[in-house]
Order: sequence, then C-alpha cells, then structure tokens
Amino acid sequence: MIIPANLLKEVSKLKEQLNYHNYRYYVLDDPSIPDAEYDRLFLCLKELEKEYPQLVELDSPTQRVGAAPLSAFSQVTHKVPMLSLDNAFSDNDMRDFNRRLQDRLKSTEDIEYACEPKLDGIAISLLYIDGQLVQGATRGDGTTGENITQNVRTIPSIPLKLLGQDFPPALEVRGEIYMPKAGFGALNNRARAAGDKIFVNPRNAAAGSLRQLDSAITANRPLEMCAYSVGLVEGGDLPTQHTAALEQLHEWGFLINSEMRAVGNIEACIEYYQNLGVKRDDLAYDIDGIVFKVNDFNLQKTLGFVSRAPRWAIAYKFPAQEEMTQLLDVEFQVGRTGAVTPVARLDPVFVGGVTVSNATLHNRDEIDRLGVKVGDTVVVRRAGDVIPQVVSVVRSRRPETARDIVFPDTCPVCGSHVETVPGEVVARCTAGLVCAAQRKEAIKHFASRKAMDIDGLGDKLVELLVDEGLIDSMADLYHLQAQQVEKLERMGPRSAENLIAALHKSKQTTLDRFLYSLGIREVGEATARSLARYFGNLEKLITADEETLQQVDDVGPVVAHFISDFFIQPHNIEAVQALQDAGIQWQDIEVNEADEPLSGQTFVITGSFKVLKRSGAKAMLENLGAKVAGSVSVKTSMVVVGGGATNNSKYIKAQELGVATTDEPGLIELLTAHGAL
Ligand code: I6G
Repeated sequence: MIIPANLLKEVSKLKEQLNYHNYRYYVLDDPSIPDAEYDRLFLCLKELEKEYPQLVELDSPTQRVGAAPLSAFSQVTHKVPMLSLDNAFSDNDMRDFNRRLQDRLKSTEDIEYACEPKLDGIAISLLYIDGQLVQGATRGDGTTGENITQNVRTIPSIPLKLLGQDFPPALEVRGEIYMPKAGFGALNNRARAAGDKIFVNPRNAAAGSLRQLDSAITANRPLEMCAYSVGLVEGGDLPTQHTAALEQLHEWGFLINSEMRAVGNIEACIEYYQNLGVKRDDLAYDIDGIVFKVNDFNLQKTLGFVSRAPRWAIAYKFPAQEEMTQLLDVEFQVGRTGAVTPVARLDPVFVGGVTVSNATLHNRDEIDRLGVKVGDTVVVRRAGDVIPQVVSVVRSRRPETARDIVFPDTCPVCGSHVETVPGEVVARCTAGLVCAAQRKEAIKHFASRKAMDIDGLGDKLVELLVDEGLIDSMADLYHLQAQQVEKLERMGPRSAENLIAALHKSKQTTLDRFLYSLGIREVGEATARSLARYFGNLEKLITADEETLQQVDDVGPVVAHFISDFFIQPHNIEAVQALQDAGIQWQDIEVNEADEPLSGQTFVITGSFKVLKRSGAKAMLENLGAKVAGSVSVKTSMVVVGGGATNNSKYIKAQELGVATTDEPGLIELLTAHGAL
C-alpha cells in the first residue's frame, strides 16, 4: 500500500508531540497539556498505526504497552564494564577517602564533589544509537547482563528517542530503575485485594517487574528510571563535569535526581549526607546511601580505577533498613478494643538505626501469608517511624525444631473467649473492660496527649496503678490520693503531687477531647471533633440514632454503628457518668453557622511555613469549620503551599486538578479576614 507523504509527516509529528509531552509529564513533572489532550493525540496515532501497520516503529509511544512474551532473556556484553562502588560507613571513612584522593593528586586543595542519593533499585544500561533506544540491559556481573530491552521500553520515564539533535551517535546511559514508594503501596494493595503475592519492599518489586518475560506485565508496574552516569560515548562529546553531564542527559530526555548538586569539599559532603538522612523518609523513593563523585571528569581520569571500582567515587551508606534475625517466640498482646495481636520476639538486631527486639505480626492472615514458624530466620524491616515489620522468611535456614505459631482460643490476659468476626481478620477478646489488658489500654488512651492530656501519666504508670489495684477505671484516676501514688516504684512525694495536679487540671476539657478519650472504635480525633461540632452537647450525641449519626462528616454506617453500640451499653453510660461525677466538664458548643464560615471546605497544608506553625494553622482552619486533609483530590477547596515550593507534589497535583492554591501570606490574609488571627 502506498502511504501518502502527508500521512508520514503527520505520524512523525504525532510521535514527536507525544514523546515531548511524555517527557514533560514523567521527567520534568511539569505537563503542559491536560491528560485528555494527550489521550486524544495518542488515540489519533494508534488509529493511524492500526490502519497502516507498516508505520509502526519501535520508538512509537504506542509501543510502550509491552511486546510478545520471550522464552528467555538473551545475554549482553557491556562494552564498558559496569563497575561497583566502594562504601563508606562513617564520617571518618569519608575523610579518609578524600585524603587518599588528595594524596594521589599530590594536592591539599579542596576537591569538588557531585552528591546524589543512591536509589535502592536495579542498575541498568541503556544504549542509544542515533538517538534511538536499541538496547536495555541489567548490570549482571558487570561484564555480562541480561537483555531486557522489551521491558525497559515500557517505562514511561525512559526516552525511546532522545530529544534534541546534539547527542553522540552512540550513547550508553546508566542509571537505576526503581519503584516509588507510593506506586509500591498501590501495587501491593491491588495484589492484596486480588489475593496475589505481596512484594516485601520496593526494590524487590522493581526487580521482579523487570524479570518478567512478558513485558505487558512490566508495563503495568509503576517503575521509573533515574540516570546517573554514561558508559559508552562515541562520535560526540559530553560536558567536562559530572553534574553538567547529567544536566545534559536531562535535556536529552532523562529523569535525573532533583537532589543532585555539586559541593566544594568533603565536609560539605558530610553535611549533605546528614541533611538527606533527615529527609530520607520523606523522599518519594527508597535510598540506601549517598554517592559522592569527583565532579571533574579530567580528575576522575587521573584518579582511575582500583579492581572493580572507580577511585573517584564512594557510596556513604545509611543504616540498613532490613536485617536478618531469628524469631525466638511469638506472644499475644491484647489491645484497647480487645484485638489479639501476635508480636514477634526477636533475637535483638540493629536495623534502621535502632536495636529491634519486637515486631508486629499483625494477625493470623499475615502469619499464614508469611508462612512463618517460631525458630525461623526472618527479615525484619524498620523504615522511618514505622513500627518494625517481619517482611519475609528465609526458608533455607529453617531449623528442624521450627514450630507452628498457635493462635489462642482464649484471651492470654483474662482467659475469656477469643472470637473472629466473619469478614474480619482480627481476633478479639470478648470480655471488654472486664479484661485487665483492655482496661489498661483504655486508661492509657484516656490519659494520652491528644485525649485528656494528663501530664506525667504514661503507659508504665498506668500499668503500675492497675497492677497495684489502685485504679480499675478511668474515673478511679480522679479519686487517687498523693499518698497512694508516692509509694509506687520510681515515684516520690513530688511526682505524686504533680500527678494529682495534672489530673485536676485535666478535668477542664473540651467535648471533642472527651469524646476522643472514651476510645470508641473508629472515633479518632477528627471524627470526635466533627461529632462535637455537629451535636454541640453530649446528650444529643448519646440519644442520636445511626441515621442521624451518619449526617456527621466522616461518619459512615460502620462508625455510626460503633458509636451507637457504645452508648447503648449501660456500663459505658455509667463510665461516662462516673467521669462527670468526678468533675470532668466542658463548655457545650453553640452550633452557629456564622462561627464556621469555612464549613464544608477542605484544605490541604503543605511545605514549610515562616510565620505560622502548621499545627496552629490547621487548628485555626478547623475552628472556622474547615476540614484539613492530608492529600489533594478534586474535593479539595484549597491547597496552602508554604515555602514557595512550586515543585511540591501537592502543589503540582492541585495544578493538575485545577484546585485553588495559596501561600502562607494568602492563608494569613484569609485567617485574618475571618477573625482567627
Ligand atoms: O550503583 C550506583 C548507584 C549510583 C553507581 C553510581 C551511582 O551514582 C549516583 N555511580 C557509579 C559510577 C557506579 N554505580 C559504578
């Protein structure tokens, strides 16, 4: 079939436009057309390619969906070996590294370094001939890797064709393929819902996704690629500094790390490492260290290589977030709502910067999913503030003595029956406040900062007070005498007096704090606030039926049932009465629309503020009736972006969705206009 010249031109233009918009979206994170327009262009190209299949080329954006499955990956020999990096584990290792380089260079001058986070992903080589992606390969042993071209083609941030004209005719770009944390979470949620295998961490998920012989599977995985160096370069030149070379790669279409920068000396490298360590948990991706490279390519050349690693680079590692250890035993803890949770007792192991000896095993389903037995060697993960998790079992190390974990039929604390409600994964002790464990947890919750905020009444002291028989309920707290308390372990007359004073102070509270402190299932701070604001006083709430309860923000049928069920039970009403009799009081709320001019509006606060405290701004918005949410959606009324952070992801999302935004001065103006400031 003869193809008209204007059609060829149109297809080429469409491909160029789509590649460019793909780059704006996935690499620059700055789309310039709406998604619908992109979809329209994509459909146009797809239809033309359907009509004229001979026009389909490998650099077409329509070819990112995956190709016919392979039976095996072929092997690729790297023309320029893919090296590994030496590691540093302390500031002094870094200073030694710098000294070694200065000695070699016979100079005491400061060395300029390029600093970049070391992404926890899979190292990859991409070969471009005349600007076209012709090969993607894993690092393998550094000399030979696997040909995974079909798979890498499906990753949207990898250009199929380089942008611009001035690239070398042969260019090998190296970098890391990784799965961002958000994509990993969503992938595992989908897998959980479908009963499929769960990935233990983003790195494994990325590796598993790249190992697919069917690239259509890879195409459905949220992978990204970040370029960090070049290998083979023929027929053209690159800038003479590492950071400038990466900026050049960025212009040709690659994602590079936005944290990359050059610093003047080794002390600045150490400072960069410390700063990124603080930011580590907030990054959108996992990193396991920082890579420092001598920035000047000529100096790199002078320094050369030693065995399989460049002398001019080093990876300063962060504490590992995963380690292996032995599961010594499993104990069962009873929580505030009676949930019986299996807790792994571990041989203590240093992971994520702390020594971990306990980890949650969540519930029976999780134990089944892991297939874990007492005695097993397990992989423990502790990332950021998240409580330590057992993520997998090292089956090959299972001892013959390993034994099954047996879930108790009766409560390990009070001996009452444990039941699992059909459809729920959690097993619960049925004894309610009769169970000492549930009583203790309820009192701990009651005393906590966001509830009655009783200064000095921590978890240990609550345990002691219950174990010594001094209290049995929340109201008992208010009948404690200093003389009783001062006799307890680690207490004295002064701390006892302080506790009694703190208890006295807590009697003057607010309705929302009081509601939250009761520990009604699924009633968190936000719901307690909505309930207090809606009903204004306790009587109206106690007598509300489930239908009325559902009129309240955030209260659906399940939560309405828990609330109604709580207040139906005479012992709960008695507990509330006993607290009021002990002197707890609050001001009822006059529900007045004029006091809540932002009612029905949802705000999202992001970035750092100079004048206001974020928590203060949140409270003021809530007092004006607004809801303050954590993520941006079409329902968001306004996103407040502190610090002028226009590359802030929430700001970008707001732009995408057409949600209004303002900055800190704008928020101050709004709060002032409503008399909140
Ligand atoms: O494994 C690596 C991760 C990150 C690297 C690397 C890197 O730069 C940011 N750079 C080199 C030169 C090598 N491996 C060999």
